[in-house]
Amino acid sequence: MELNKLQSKSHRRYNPLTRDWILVSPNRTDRPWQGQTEKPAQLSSPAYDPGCYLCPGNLRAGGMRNPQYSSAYVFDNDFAALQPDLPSLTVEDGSKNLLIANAESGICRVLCFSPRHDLTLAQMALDEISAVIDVWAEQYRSLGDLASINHVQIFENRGAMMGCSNSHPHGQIWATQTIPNEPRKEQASLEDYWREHRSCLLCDYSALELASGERVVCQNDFFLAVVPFWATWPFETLLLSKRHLTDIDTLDASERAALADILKRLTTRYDNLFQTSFPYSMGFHQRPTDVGEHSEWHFHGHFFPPLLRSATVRKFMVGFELLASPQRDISPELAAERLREMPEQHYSLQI
Ligand code: H2U
Ligand code: ZN
Repeated sequence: MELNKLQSKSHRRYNPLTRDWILVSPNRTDRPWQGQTEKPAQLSSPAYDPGCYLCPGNLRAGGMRNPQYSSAYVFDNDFAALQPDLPSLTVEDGSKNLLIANAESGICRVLCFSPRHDLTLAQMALDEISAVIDVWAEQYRSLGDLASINHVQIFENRGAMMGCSNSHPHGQIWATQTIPNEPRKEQASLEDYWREHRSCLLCDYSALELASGERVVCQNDFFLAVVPFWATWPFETLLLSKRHLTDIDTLDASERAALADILKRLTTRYDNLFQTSFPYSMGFHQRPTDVGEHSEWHFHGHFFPPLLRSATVRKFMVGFELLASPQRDISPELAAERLREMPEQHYSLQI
């Protein structure tokens, strides 16, 4: 593929998962910046914070007390965005379907990754990350088994810049009655591709990335992290399982260990890029838990980090992005190269 022809020119790229286009303007990164800067995130927090509502033994904002947990710990969100088992209720305005609303039931949980207040995935030991993966898999299975739950979204918001409310390492799980927008778009693309080509979109895409190597950040025997060809956020990455499998619960023991390994290596590279605790929203996309077998699904993770050129200068999705199409400056190939150059030892441990 002769991508070089386009490398310094504005162009647009197709995202086959969402079927959206993204505008790439690699010529723009040198423009002067007099906009917002933000205070770099503080790395020095205590191992236990008596004021933290997620630390072991502490009182939560909702009035419940956390047990003295010693590994990954999951609880029902005290301020859940969804209520379980609502009766079905539909409101419509008549034949033109302009105003439609349905009751949506679901379950929201919070998962503390570690009893330690001061750690992040990048700084946790591999067996501690594996314990988080086991809870993700167990939650996906048990919530997905419920008749009223058809999709389980596992995610993490990291850093105040991403709206994360607490620096204690934690993620969330929202299980819903319907399939939300983003996985629904991917569902349609994966299904159509499967029907048309008799193969998996993400298996075929992984093969292309492994062959070219130019967008690969890191990999191990079972997982591959790439800056996708269609990345929207400056240092967005896509985490792909090398084996075609539909969900996190299908990972065997060595694949779970490999997922822990790649999560640690990727988040360490992120932190090292601007020597900061790198903010992002990440999450996994996998087989919806409705009645279908969904063999077209390919388990994967997305990392959407907002930082562009330093610990304080972020990409805003405003103006053209909000009103027209997402746009990026630095090319996905250059972003991958920068992440690839990073060491895999966390900067806080480097002398
Ligand atoms: P973030 O992952 O965006 O920081 O959100 C933390 C979640 O934790 C948020 O959904 C919940 C909030 O409702 N929470 C509790 O369930 N109990 C508490 O005591 C405080 C926060
Ligand atoms: Zn804490």
